[in-house]
Amino acid sequence: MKRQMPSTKELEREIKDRVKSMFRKDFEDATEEEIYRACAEVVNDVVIDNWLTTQKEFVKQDPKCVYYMSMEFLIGRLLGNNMINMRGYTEVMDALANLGVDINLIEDQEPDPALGNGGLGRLAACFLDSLATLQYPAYGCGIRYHYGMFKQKINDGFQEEVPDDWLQTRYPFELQRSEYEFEVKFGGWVRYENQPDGSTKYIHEGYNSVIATPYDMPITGFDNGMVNTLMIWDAKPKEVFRLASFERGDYNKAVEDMNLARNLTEVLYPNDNHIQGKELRLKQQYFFVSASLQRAIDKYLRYHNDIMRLPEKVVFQMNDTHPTLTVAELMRLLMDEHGLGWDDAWEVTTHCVAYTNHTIMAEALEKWPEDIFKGLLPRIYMIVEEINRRFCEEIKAKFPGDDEKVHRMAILADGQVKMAHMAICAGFSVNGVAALHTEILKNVSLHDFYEMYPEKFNNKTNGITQRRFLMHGNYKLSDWVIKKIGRGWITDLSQMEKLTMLLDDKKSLQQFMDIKLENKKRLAKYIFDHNGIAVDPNSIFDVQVKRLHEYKRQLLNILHVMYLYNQIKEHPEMDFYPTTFIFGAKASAGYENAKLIIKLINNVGAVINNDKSIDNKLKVVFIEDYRVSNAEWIFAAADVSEQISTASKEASGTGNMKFMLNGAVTIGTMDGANVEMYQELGGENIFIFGMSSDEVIAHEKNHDYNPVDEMNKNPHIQKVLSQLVNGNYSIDNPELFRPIYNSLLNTQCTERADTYFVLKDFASYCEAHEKIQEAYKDREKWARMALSNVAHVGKFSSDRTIQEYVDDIWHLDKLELK
Ligand code: 9GP
Repeated sequence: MKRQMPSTKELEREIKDRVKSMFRKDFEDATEEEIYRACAEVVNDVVIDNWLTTQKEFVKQDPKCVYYMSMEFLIGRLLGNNMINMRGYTEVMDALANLGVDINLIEDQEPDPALGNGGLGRLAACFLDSLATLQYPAYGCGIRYHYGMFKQKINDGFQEEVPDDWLQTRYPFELQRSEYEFEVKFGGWVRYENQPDGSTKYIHEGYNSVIATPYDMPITGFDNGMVNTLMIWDAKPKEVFRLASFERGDYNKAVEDMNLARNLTEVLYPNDNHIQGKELRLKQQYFFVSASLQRAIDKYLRYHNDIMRLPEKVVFQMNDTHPTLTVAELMRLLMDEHGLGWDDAWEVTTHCVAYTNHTIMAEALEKWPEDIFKGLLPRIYMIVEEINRRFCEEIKAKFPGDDEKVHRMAILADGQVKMAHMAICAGFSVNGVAALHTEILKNVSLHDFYEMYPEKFNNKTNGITQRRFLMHGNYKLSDWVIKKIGRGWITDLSQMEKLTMLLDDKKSLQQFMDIKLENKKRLAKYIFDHNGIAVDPNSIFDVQVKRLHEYKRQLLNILHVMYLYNQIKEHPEMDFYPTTFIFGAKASAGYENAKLIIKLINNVGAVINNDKSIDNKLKVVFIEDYRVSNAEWIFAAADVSEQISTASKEASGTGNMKFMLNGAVTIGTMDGANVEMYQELGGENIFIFGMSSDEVIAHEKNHDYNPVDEMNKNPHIQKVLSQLVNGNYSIDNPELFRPIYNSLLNTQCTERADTYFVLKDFASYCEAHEKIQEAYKDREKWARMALSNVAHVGKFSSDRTIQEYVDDIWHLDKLELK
């Protein structure tokens, strides 16, 4: 039976009792952190009961379930999310208010589990939320990084990375499960033994090993009592000291396993859409893949005895190439541990694994040097060799005489192990994450593979969970929507369509805009408290928050701000609606250009924000440490959403959907899921600019783009670029931004100057902004556009995405819950 959250009165008492029993304190003397911990335990009590019930039903109903294999789960804070999903948020808020405490301050005490970089990890978290809400059995499988995504400090405009010690004190929403520990082996060598029956036994020797310990986190569904599990793996040494080695005086050997375990799960690699081929990362991948597969098979065999029927109960979805070792490790387990021959193991594996591609950026597709791979995973390497041998035979048979093609598609080639190739070869499904992205995969970047296996390719446009990004992040709008159209949209976002009936209702439009203003005031206060900058909530809040990457073109945005500033200075009389440009972005620690762009944004902000002569018409704010928790407030407050990647480069984007859900109007290129937003919205409710993906791809192919031409024909660009290197924004060191200047114009600096066509799209970007200015001045028209965005957001719920994965790829059984 589903357990409900207690009433407000009961909660008041329970929270006070918890404070007393946990901290031996009266409520009045407790710190905010202690109250947070008490609340977490009170909520946990309910969650755990439902978790238990769900797991019992799993055993009873024996449904097919998905293991979502992902190096990243950017789950964000769980207290608020769990309260929303258990339908107890208001009750806890009221209970705390009755006790004289603001729930926001309490929620703020929770560390923000940042076990992911950006879109890919947050998508995984939204998917888990939707799976539980739709009552599909699922396990998230990942890594319990001791240090998640770094915290960002801005010092003198520069990004500094500070370790994110989220486990400093016990995290209340995780449960160590020592009873499900497994050994994972690295290095060593493989010995063969021929068996009397003619088969060969492979014996792994001389390895180092660690014990993988899972920590389970509950993933609550919305108002249905369903609780799925996110299992994140930590490592510990098998023996703290290898005594035998130690006695022989080999101290290094003695501590090897200990160091291996300590390093494995220490830190998340802070790279987004860019892979550094570090051996430790390969170790992390094998570690969590092996442990998760062992647990999955163990669970299956507890209730079934025919391993050949594994695909009837289990599917492994590989989130990008990071968990591709799933293919070879599953083969190894099936053959070496469970006695299957190659053909049977391949039959099972290729019916259990599916692959999602999240990027076309070449530098993000993983390739491992063969020697590192072989040394670290000798048995896995043997299996990959055999997969590759058979795969190349298959290509030859299908495309006789095309040796080039075989070379291009091989898993092992040029001294590298190409993970995407293995994922496509073995996966029964290969999907992209937005319609345009999937088309580019099919026609350009994975064309060879598409020709070979057209039936595997499919599209699953990304989505986001409205429970976190509207109900929790923007409760004022959420309550208003409930008043207007009821609660159906909470689990069926397509019902937002009903809001279209309000598009001509002046009163409703006014209420809607009043809520936006309230949210802008909340953000303005946050900005003032954190940045010391006073921004006017009545100005346009134009926001770009996402990872910093050159293809996402924060540079285009800030160059346009520099241009606007020039315009306002030169034409003080010009009719300009005051605008606050808000940025938030983390750059990978070693990504120099990205870090310099952060510095540029901050320096431009420092000049503009202190220039009294422009009468507060422009403000530039860089929000430090952009993360899931502050993102919710930022989306709620945005008027304009900047989705300005070079067309063809952003696989989907999901920030674009979060803004749309919160009633911001997009300025964007025809890239990723923007294209589908445009289709849902109609051209009048979105500002599209710039080259199409076909044009970009054609320029890339023909090598016929010269940014100098763009500069020469546009005096505004000339002026802005000259200001990059004349000290305008860096008096002490005029050369500071020279690398940015060179990246745009100097072919000697990068393979191709202006790789991401910033200057090519500049003029059309400026025009689109002019249209925004015009549209915003007509407040009623703007309100209609913004509300249209909310009304047409239905498609972009992760509930829809998950249902498509279930229907087309996973074929899961729903769990029945009373
Ligand atoms: O860059 C994509 C982003 O466009 C997409 O929305 C997200 C989720 O599918 O994945 C990102 N990809 C990566 O972070 C690395 O592949």
